[in-house]
Amino acid sequence: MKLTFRWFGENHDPVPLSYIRQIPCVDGVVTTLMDMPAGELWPTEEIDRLHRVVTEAGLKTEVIESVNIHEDIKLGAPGRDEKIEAYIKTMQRLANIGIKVICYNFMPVLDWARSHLYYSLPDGSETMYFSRDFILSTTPEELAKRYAEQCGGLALPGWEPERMVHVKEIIKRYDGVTQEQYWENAAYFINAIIPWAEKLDIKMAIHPDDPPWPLFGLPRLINSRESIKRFLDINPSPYHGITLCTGSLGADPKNDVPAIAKEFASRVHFAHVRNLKQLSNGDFYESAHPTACGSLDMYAILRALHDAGFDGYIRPDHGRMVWGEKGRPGYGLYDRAMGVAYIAGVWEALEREKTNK
Ligand code: DNO
Ligand code: MN
Repeated sequence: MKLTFRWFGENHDPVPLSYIRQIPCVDGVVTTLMDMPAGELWPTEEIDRLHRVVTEAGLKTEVIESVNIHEDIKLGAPGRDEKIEAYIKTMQRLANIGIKVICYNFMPVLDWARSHLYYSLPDGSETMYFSRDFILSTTPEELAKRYAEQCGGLALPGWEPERMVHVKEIIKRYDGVTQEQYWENAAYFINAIIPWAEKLDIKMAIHPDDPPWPLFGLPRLINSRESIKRFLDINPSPYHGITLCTGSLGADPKNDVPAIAKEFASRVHFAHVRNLKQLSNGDFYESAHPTACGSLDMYAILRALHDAGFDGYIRPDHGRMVWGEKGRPGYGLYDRAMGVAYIAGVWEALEREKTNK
C-alpha cells in the first residue's frame, strides 16, 4: 500500500508541498491540473511543470485525480469521439511522467455536493454536512452561489463559477437521457480507453457517485455493490478498476463497505479512506477518520484490502477543519494528516499481525 495526499496545485491549494512532505509515511501527492476544462488536451509543458514542482519538493506524483470527462462523452453526443481522442492523448502524456493511476468520475454535470461546507460539530471543529431536505429544496444555481460565497475564491471541483453560469443549459441536455443510455455511454468510453490504459500501463479508477443517490433528477452510475459489478463487467481488463471511496459509498447505510472492499479488492487501484456519521433521513456529516468517530468500520475496510494483498494507492479523503485552520473545504492539512497517521497505524498492525513480528 502506498500512502498519498491530495494536492490541488500551487494556485489552488493553500497547503504547501513542503508541509505535505512532513507528514509521516506519505511519499507522494495525488494531483491534477485544476484549470483544464473537461475534454481538453492537457499541454505537455503544464504536465512537465507539475511533475517538476512535485519532484523538486521531494515527493512522487503517480496518481492523477481527476482527468475530467466532457459532458459530450457522458451524453453520447456527436462530439464525443474527438473528446475521447483528447482524453487518450492526455493519458499518453501522463504516462510519460510515470503516472500509474487516473481517478475520474462519471457524475453528470456536478461533482460531489453538500448542503453545508462548514457545519459546526460540538467539539468546535467544522465539517461538511449533507441535508437531504435542504438539497431537495434548492437548485444547482443556488448551491453554486452558496459555495462561491463560502469558499473564498477556491472553486470546488465540478462547481467552477465560470461553468456554473451555464449550469441550467448543461442540465437541460440531460432531459430524456435514460439510466440505460447513460450506462451505454459509459461503456462506449470505457471500451475506447481501456486498450490504451493497458498499453500505457495506467490503471483507470472510477470514483463512485457522491452522494450515492440521484441529485437534481440526473442519472447516476456507481453507487452500490451491484452497480460496481455491472461497471466492472463492461470490460474484463485489470486496468479497468475503481477508486474505493469509503465515504461516498458509505453514505448509504445499505452499502456494506467492508464487503464491497473484499469482493472487488483486485480491481481497487486507489482507495479514498474516510469516515462519516449517518443520520436519519439520508442526512450525514463527515467525521474524523477513526472507526470510533463515525458509522463506518474503518478497521474492517482496511483489513479487507490488506487481506487481499492490496498494493495500490491510498489517501485520506475529506477531513474536518480543526485548530482554526481555514482553507479548501474537506482538504485542510491537519485533520487529513491525522487521517494518515490513523491509516498508517492500522496498516502497521495488520502487517505485523500477519507476519507475526
Ligand atoms: C469525494 C472526493 C471527490 C473526488 C472526485 C473524483 O469523495 O474524493 O472530489 O475527488 O469526484 O473524480
Ligand atoms: Mn472520494
